[in-house]
Parts: sequence; structure tokens; C-alpha cells
Amino acid sequence: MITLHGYWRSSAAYRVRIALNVKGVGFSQATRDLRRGEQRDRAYLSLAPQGLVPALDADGLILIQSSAIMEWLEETYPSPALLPDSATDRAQVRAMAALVSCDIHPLNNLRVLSQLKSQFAADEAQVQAWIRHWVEEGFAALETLIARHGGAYAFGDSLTLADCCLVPQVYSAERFKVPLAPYPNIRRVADAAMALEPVAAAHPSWQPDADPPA
Ligand SMILES: N[C@@H](CCC(=O)N[C@@H](CS)C(=O)NCC(=O)O)C(=O)O
Repeated sequence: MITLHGYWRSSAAYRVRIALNVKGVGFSQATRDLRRGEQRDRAYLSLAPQGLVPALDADGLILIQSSAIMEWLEETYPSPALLPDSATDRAQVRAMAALVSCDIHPLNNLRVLSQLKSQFAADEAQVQAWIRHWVEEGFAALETLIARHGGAYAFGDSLTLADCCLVPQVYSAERFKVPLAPYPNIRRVADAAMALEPVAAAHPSWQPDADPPA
């Protein structure tokens, strides 16, 4: 039995939900409400010592870090594949995924934004400018990479780990009102991915712990 410890709005958990759904792996969800600090509860820290979501419990095997979890899913449930066949293409996909998961997302994570406010007295406008800066810098590079390698999706014509990372980052950019008009390739491939049923089902608003629509 697989349980995903996550939170509806967490983009790292959203990545893993996409990978699970695409591979048709059944799972239940345990919510750790980040607004209430539940990711730092003692019981959860015993599973995930960083106090971050997601964590995956697969019959008692506890995995953390969304990229490691997705790679484990890829190896454990190889079909449909989320990585291409050749080593070179896999490296390109992993680079696109890492651009999002290592170089954009962590800078805009809750604990980083909280630190900007608490330690450096950043106000809301400054925090918004910070978020926008890192999304725009990363998306500009990703736009070039998708123009170079993309097809129907971020890399070629099959959904890959790059899309699993990109779709949640686009959701987050929209949530923070970062304009996406300068990135037509990102918009196009993210829309194509989101139109797929398993990807659509992973959207935050469809999760059991989501806030009701305003
Ligand atoms: N590199 C980690 C990042 C995990 C992460 O930052 N999760 C966020 C939600 S997207 C979190 O738990 N934030 C809680 C906090 O900042 O206190 C991964 O990919 O799993």
C-alpha cells in the first residue's frame, strides 16, 4: 500500500501525484497542512527529518525528496516511462526537471519566504518581487530549452519527468501572479500536459485536503 504524505498546494507533492497517476499506481494521501506547521510535527519528522513534504510510504519503505521518489517510481513501475530511452536524452530531461526543482522552487519555498520576512523584515511587495525574479530567471532558460528539445511536451512528444516538474511550477507561478506571456513554449507544453487526465487529476484543487473554491 502506498501513502503520499503531502499537501494539496505543495508543488513537490504535486510532481509526485502526477508521476503516480501517469503510472497508474494507486495511493492514498495523508495531509500535512503547511499553514499549520504540521510538516514539523514530531511524528512526521520521524518519517521525514527535514520536515518537508512529500514523503512516500510504500509498504513501510519511506522515501523523501520528490526527484528521488519519482526516479524510484520510474524504476519500480517502468511503464509508461517518464524518461526517454537514450542516456543523452535522459540527461536533458533530468536537467530540465532539476532547473525547476533545484533552481526555481527552493528559492520560493515557504521556509525561505518566511525567513525573508522574519530575519530580513521583507514586506509583502519585496517577497513578491523575490518570487517573480527567480521564476522569471528560471523560466527564461527553460523556455529556450523547450524551444530546443520540446515537442508536444517539454521534451519530445512523450510526457517526462520534466513535465512532472514544470506543471506544478506553472501552477505556482500563476498563483503568485507571475506573467507567463513571455514564455509561449512553457505555456503550450504545460497546457498540453494538463489536458491529460492523469495530470489533470493531480491538480491541487482536486485533492481531498484542498480548500473549497472561494
Ligand atoms: N527538495 C524537496 C523540496 C520539498 C519542499 O520544499 N516541500 C515544501 C512544499 S512544496 C515544504 O514542505 N515546505 C514546508 C516549509 O517550507 O516549511 C523535494 O523535492 O521534495
